[in-house]
Amino acid sequence: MIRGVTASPVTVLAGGVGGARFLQGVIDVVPPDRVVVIGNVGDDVEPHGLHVSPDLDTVLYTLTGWIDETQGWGVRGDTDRALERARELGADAWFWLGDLDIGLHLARTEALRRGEPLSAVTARLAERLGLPLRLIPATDDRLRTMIDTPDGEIEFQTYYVRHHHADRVTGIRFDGAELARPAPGVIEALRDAAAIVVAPSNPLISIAPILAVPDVRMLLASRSAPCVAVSPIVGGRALRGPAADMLESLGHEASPAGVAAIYAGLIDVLVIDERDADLAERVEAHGIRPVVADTIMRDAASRERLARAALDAAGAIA
Ligand code: FO1
Repeated sequence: MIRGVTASPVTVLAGGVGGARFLQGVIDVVPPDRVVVIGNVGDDVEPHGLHVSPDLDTVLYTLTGWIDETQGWGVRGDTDRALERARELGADAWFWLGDLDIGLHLARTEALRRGEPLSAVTARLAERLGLPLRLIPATDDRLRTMIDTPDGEIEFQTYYVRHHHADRVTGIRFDGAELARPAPGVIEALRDAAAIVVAPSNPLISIAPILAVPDVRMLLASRSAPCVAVSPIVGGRALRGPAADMLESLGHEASPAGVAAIYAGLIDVLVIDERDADLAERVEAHGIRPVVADTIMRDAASRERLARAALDAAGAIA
């Protein structure tokens, strides 16, 4: 049994904003000490030598109440005096970092430089900030999402933030993935899970980097627990971010049927939105049971309802 987990865990694969908001609903439905989150590190970045893990931090800040709700990332009410000063002194500061957020990156970077693995640093930051669930990076090894564009390959945050995800995406590669091993706790979280849930995160850039760790994919494919995913595509559009354009430019369909095709063989159930109910049969054609629900997370009540629908479909709640 995993330390601190009182019963078989509910294991959630999650990216950034959508994943974090979904998790708020999950912990309204199951006790947080039963929840283990496997987080994406593919969009980690090192601006000014600081190690930033945006997706891990979005989960951390969202579930500890520090999140800037409006933008979905960063610290509520944060100032940017450090970054402003850096700019005045000639730094190329295109990645916005708030002052309080920088404090977290200083602590993380210092620990990593001492040789501590990312999973251990993340556990300590989570404990200090009072995160109620267990958050584990998919891997402690270096794994970076690289985006292929007509002008060449660029790092994920260069594509996403610096270029405002305006480039046409012609390919995605997870640098380092072949040799990446699951971080401590990841294997147990998948092997011993009562249920596995794939959060409504971008399948290509939030979930795929987690699945790119060979042992994670292998464990998911051979799991005994039911696995349920929630479609982040509703009515042909992503609720947030470039998922729909990205799916299309890479030859997938920007619909729950396209999401089902990507997850085929890995999940048992796909929760799709009411307005996509007519696509249920096409989801089923991939050997995946469709469950129709209201998937729009407007507020705490709708987040809880969606989490309940997913966990119910996974048989994780009575
Ligand atoms: N997103 C932006 O659009 N612009 C930024 O300058 C930016 C800075 C940033 C700093 C820390 C952090 O944890 C997240 C940050 N994000 C920023 C969000 C983040 O880059 C993306 O939302 C995710 O990587 C996509 O999942």
